[in-house]
Amino acid sequence: MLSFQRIPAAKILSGLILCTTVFLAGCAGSPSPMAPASPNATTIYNLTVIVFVIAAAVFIVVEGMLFFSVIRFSRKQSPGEPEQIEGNTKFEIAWTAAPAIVLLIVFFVSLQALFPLASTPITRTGKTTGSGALGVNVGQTETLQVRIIAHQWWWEFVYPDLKITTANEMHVPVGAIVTADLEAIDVIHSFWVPQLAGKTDVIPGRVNQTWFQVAQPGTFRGQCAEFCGIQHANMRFEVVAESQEQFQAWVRQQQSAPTPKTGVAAKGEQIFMSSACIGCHTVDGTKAQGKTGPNLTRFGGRRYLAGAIMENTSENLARWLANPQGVKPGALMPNLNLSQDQINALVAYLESLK
Ligand code: HEC
Ligand SMILES: [Cu+2]
Repeated sequence: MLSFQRIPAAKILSGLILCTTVFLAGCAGSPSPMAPASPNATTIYNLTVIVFVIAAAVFIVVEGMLFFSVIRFSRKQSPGEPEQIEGNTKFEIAWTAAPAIVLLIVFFVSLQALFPLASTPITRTGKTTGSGALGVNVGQTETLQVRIIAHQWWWEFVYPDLKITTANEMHVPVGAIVTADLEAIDVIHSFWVPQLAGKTDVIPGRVNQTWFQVAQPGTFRGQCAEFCGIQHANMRFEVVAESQEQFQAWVRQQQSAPTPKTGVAAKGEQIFMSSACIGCHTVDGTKAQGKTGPNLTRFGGRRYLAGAIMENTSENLARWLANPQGVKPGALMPNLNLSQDQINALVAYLESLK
């Protein structure tokens, strides 16, 4: 015999509320698009809120009418067939016009957000090309040009004017308008710092652009947002927004001449310069000029390594050098079968590159 068990509505509702709470809790803090810290991210956030409110209103009205009908015209409430309204002209016009009006409103608010997002507020020459809509004052604002190059599975940041190349960590001064040229070496990636700007695809063979302007000091996590292979999820980075003075100090540190190595670090340098490392990595001012892997000129000063999946500590670095594939399977750095002595020396050398 068939038996039907009815799930109490209250249980479903409380379950739904719990799921929603857990889901929304995941949106708090960095890297949440719900906590924008740049004008274009704010434009996206505002649009999200407006569209959400409209969608919620539609949902409530439609579901409200549905529930009303289910209860009001149930057999218990009103036995017999309810009045039929098929072909009612007034209703036909109303339920055609109402969605059309709602969609038109959504269309126009989206359009209003689209143009300021698509246009960089300054051109490469530093000339202003309008602002206003975003409330950004581009007149006196400082600008910073960065080339962002996506690799499987790490990010390269090049500051052409400052002659700096780094990886997985992008420093910018608070308040400056940062314009970024996005390039890809291998496959399609997507540049995304949820708190700073919407996703922009990074496509081999063409240069896409994005921009942002960080409102307050802080670190903002970024993530590749287009599936690009086995380590796609571990293709992360961080934007460090700091005061003008701190940024200048960082620039000076990046540009300073390397210090001569002594002791274990000198031994590590010798191993580095005489092995396969130099075929893939660059250390400015040395014969290491490889381009396949991250530039290591100032590696010791970086907070993370290997696509910002772990902190740059001596232990993590040793783990990485001992077996890159064990740490990040599929990563494009081979296991070089280094001895423990070689690893220790390399760690001392690499961490001294500050
Ligand atoms: C075949 C090319 C290749 C060789 C050879 C190679 N590497 Fe790498 N290396 C890479 C790639 C690619 C990455 C980035 C991996 C990732 O994050 O997915 C990397 C990452 C690193 C990193 C982390 C850098 C960062 O900022 O995240 C260090 C340190 C490093 N390599 C050191 C070395 C040393 C030392 C050697 C020599 C013993 C070496 N590599 C040999 C390709 C290579
Ligand atoms: Cu990617």
